[in-house]
Amino acid sequence: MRIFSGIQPTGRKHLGNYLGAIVQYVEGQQRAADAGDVAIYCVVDLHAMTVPWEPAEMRERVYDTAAVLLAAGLDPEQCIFIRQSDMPEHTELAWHLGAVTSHGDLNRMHQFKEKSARQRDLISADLFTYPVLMAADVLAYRANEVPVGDDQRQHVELMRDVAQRFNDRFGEVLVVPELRIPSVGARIMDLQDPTSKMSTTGGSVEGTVYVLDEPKAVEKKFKRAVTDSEDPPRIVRGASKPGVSNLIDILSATRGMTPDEVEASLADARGYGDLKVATADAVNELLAPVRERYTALRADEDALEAIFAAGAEKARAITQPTLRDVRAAMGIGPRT
Ligand code: AQP
Repeated sequence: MRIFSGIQPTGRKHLGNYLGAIVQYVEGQQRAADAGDVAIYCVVDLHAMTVPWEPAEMRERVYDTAAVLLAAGLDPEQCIFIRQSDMPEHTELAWHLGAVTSHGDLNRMHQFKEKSARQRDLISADLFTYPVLMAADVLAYRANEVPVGDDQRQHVELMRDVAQRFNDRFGEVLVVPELRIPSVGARIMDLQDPTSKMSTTGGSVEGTVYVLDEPKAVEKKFKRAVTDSEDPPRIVRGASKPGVSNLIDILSATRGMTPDEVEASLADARGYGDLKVATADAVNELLAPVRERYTALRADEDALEAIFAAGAEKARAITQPTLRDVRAAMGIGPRT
């Protein structure tokens, strides 16, 4: 059971990233080790170049993201923790996979449509081929499982098709990975617009809870969260109640309860205020220790670089044999 997942060093990590992905990463490293294998987690700085970025800030954002992941509980002794740009095998494999990826499939990707619609200047080729590099990230490790939030479902499905097409054409070289989406927390919504996902590039600051927000800011954001005007207020999930459903999901994912248990626990609540306070308290309890560890980890950039260097060395022991097999199967490079 080998696990791979990547996370972008864009902006500040938010509660959606945390509950949809990071919680799964921490759980996955133990599960992979128990199965005698390993989980690989990658800060995908090359993917962050698919939308406008500031070169002077990129490295800083990579360190920020690395420190958040380590503070959340990633253990570089137990998992393999890498930076994407340290791994030329990923970009080489992306080129090879491009040969079995159709332009039409890439054109159908929701993320490409949404992000290209938001670009004011250049819509880069890298934004278009983002899913091919993501496929290469995972397939280079012959990973079995890809833990992601619901927004990445389409990219993982494309990755599976690409791996299958490669194997059909060149022989059984790649592993077709499985998607792993958490049962609650897979799609955390913006607190101000609960019909849109909480997002780094698309949402509002007021509707986005950042992992590093101070407790007071977290309380304020939940207090102002959009709910509904049902009278009397009902703390239940439902298609017509996206704001309340989102708060129930957050509380449920944060406390490790089912949404039904959350609804039952708030059956006597006087109104949405109680739900908001309970959710803010749970989120603060979850994130306070992360914030504390983050400060110490972020301060030591040399230590973060050393973790990436050690991770890349372990990673290459997996990716280089895959690339050798891929080149041989495709008839690329010298005779082996
Ligand atoms: N709202 C969300 N709910 C649950 N999971 C989410 N993820 C992202 N948003 C939510 C999951 O977080 C992981 C890392 O995502 P990323 O690498 O795309 O990082 P990001 O750029 O910080 O995430 P955003 O907010 O999704 O950025 P945008 O939309 O601006 O590109 C992934 O597993 C993702 O599913």
